[in-house]
Amino acid sequence: MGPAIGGDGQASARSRMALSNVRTGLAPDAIAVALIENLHCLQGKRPRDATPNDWYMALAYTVRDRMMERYVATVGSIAEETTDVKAVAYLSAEFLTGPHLGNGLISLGIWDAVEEALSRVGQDLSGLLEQEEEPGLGNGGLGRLAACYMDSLARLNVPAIGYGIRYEFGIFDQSIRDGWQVEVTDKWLRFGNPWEMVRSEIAFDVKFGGRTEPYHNAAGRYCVRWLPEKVIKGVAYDTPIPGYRVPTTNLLRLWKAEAVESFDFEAFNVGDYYRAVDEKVLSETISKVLYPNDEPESGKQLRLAQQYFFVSCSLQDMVRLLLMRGKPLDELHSYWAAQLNDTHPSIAVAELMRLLVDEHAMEWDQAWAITQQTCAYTNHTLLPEALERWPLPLFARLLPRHLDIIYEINRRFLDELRLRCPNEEQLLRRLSLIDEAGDKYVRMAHLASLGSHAINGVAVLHSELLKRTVLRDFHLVSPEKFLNVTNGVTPRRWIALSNPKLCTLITRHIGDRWLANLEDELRRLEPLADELEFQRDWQAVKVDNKRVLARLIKDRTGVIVDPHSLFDVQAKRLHEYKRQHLNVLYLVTLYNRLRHAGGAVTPRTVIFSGKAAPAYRMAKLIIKLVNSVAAVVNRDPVVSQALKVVFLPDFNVKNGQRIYPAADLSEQISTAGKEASGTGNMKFAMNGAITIGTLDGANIEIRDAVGQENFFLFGLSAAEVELLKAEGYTPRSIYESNPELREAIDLIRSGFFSNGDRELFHPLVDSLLTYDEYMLLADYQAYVDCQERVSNAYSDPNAWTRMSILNTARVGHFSSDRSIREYCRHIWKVTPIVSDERES
Ligand code: 26Q
Repeated sequence: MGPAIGGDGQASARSRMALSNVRTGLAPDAIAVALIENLHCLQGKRPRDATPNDWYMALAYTVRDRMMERYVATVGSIAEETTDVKAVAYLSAEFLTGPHLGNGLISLGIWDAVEEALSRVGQDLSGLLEQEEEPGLGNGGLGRLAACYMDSLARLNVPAIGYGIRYEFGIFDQSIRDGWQVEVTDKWLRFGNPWEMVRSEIAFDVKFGGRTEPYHNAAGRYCVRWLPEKVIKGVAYDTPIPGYRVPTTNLLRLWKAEAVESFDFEAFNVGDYYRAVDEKVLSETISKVLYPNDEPESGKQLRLAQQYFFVSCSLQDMVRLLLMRGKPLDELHSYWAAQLNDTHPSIAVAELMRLLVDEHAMEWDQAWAITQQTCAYTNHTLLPEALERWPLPLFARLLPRHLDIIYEINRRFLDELRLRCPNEEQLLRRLSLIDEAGDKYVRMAHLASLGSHAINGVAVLHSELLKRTVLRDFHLVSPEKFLNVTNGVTPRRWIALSNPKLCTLITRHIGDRWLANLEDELRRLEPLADELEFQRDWQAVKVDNKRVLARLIKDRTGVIVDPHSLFDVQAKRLHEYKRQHLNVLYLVTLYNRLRHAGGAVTPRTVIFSGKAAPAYRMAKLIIKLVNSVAAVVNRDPVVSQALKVVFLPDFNVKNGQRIYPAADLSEQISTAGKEASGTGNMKFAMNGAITIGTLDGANIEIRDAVGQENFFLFGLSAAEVELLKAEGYTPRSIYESNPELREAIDLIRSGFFSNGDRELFHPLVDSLLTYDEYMLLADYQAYVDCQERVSNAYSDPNAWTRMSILNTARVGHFSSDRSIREYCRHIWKVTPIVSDERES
């Protein structure tokens, strides 16, 4: 299949609509006129009165205008009777898109023209790019993955809608006070959002609470009616997602919660104005704020309400679009592929059943077949504590009809299994959608697995472990559902936009097709890895990027760092399994060595960046530890010659775009078997950083791709971690037998980094010595030794640069275009169009 849009379609659309050149023209002249007109008509300003934000808004609308023809054509292919394409619905509670402006310019190919137009009106593009407040509608990896996938879907001309929530407040802004994380509300909508279009006419009612009631319809069929306690309205807000130099522009459709009008009127009519307003406020809380935890907290009713809210709106919208196209409901799975981004949207399985059976009077068996063929589930975690489950009483209160439906799905599933595997009551209990071991829970991963035709992990190791651990029993009964799709990231944002100098250098040598075809084209850099002149140019780009980051570090933290030192970076969410504190143990060791011995070393700047979940005390304590060690190291006149430590606050997409291009060394040091994939590891490698890492997640595949000689490997494998756990792991014996480790831990414990306070880091030290769940001590010596190899390697700039070039040249596989092609082929059964004649 393929969308029925192309160059011709656009030309005729243009003649039909007769859009003016001011709205569509791509030359600097037209863009300059558009800027002034938008400033006048939309901002109500003359150039001389305009603020930087006015100019940003005028530019954003100018760019958005230039997306609209393609957008209208693509939306038409999902909504009009004349087309037969299958579209993808990517259901995700998070979309961490990052700023839209720069990305739009790259996709449309109008970067230079806009720069030129702006200079004619006395403005500067880089300043306006800075103005954009990024939509922080995600926590980290999972939300950013959804954004990369939306970029690639559009690039590959696959019609798609990303469905999610328009949080009024996204992930908090992080500031650091006295070394501690402080959370600041993210008011991203404060100055308006020029990229979204509110679709007041696209709105759906969503029911909550109340009770259910059986009845027989006119035809005598047994039916169930849901009498809700409350109804809330979801309104669509659409953001165009332009594909890189192709005719497709998809959309991100985010739902905002509002009160249904009838509620206001009812209360208002009886004179209770305040109650009406209260209702409104209460309704709107559903899409108010993103939960800032990347792990479920049991019992948060509002979170379940958010999930159901956006899933219900999205499925109702998909049905609406199908019927608009004149297709029968029993062909839903032929026209829609719904991807569940983790279990957060997994209530979709029950909701689709409800829509088909209750609202559209379909027979159960047919509805179930359609549901399974429509849905597919991506798992992102192996940590048992991160598996989503909802207490049964809470679930019953909020979604009584869905609980009925889940019971019925479960009953049929277990009955069928009983026939297939008699005398396996234990197995059945483990597979059940309901956990009845103690307090009862609904197991969302089971609901998602059962209701889907495909289940995938996000890296080879992760997919293998899934089959052996958290979804073992599902694999036993339905092995054919399981597959792996290793994550990927979009090279448009993570190379072209964030690292323009590298982009130019690469293009100068291998032409400009690589951004659209990373897998085949980027490896053409390989032969250049040994050329001295190319190495010099490569180094110059890296040092430039390091200077930019050094300035940012100076602005944000006051610390001055040397762009010629080794930039050693760990940027990701704070989590014990990611082991930022293993990095700190090495730093303290290095500090001790430098104090005692001095001597020649490779100067390093060690940079940390990342947010901690507000309630995750240990993660916040690790931030405090980093900052405490940084303060001591940076003020030591001798040590600071060779070592600087920085915590760069507020890691987000914008800051990431500055960090990845400036890194020499990428820290990917999670306990093997814990990081599902990682995607930062890919962004670093694409930008020529060399990885120091464990055999975890996608690190394994990255190492295979770049060659083991271009990767710093250390530590236990997942199997060894398991074995050691099983044998009985005693961290204290490692502490006692390793003098350097002991010295580092004792120094932290002594209050040396905390003004004599011996209590401050006690919880951290105590957890390492008594339990050490993530086995830092087991990997400590291997890590320290490996860092020595890194330092030695860095002291040979040409050899290092060669490794750096080969890293970039060989990571084309980790483009999200490759991932999306795999989803299309193996899960969604849609055929992306990749032929170049479709490029415009
Ligand atoms: C669930 C229920 C209630 C509240 C919050 C949540 C919640 C929210 C976010 C649970 C998990 C997340 C985010 C998870 C995440 O980002 N996982 C990462 O996904 C990446 C993309 O696949 C992987 O590369 C990372 O390895 C994985 O940790």
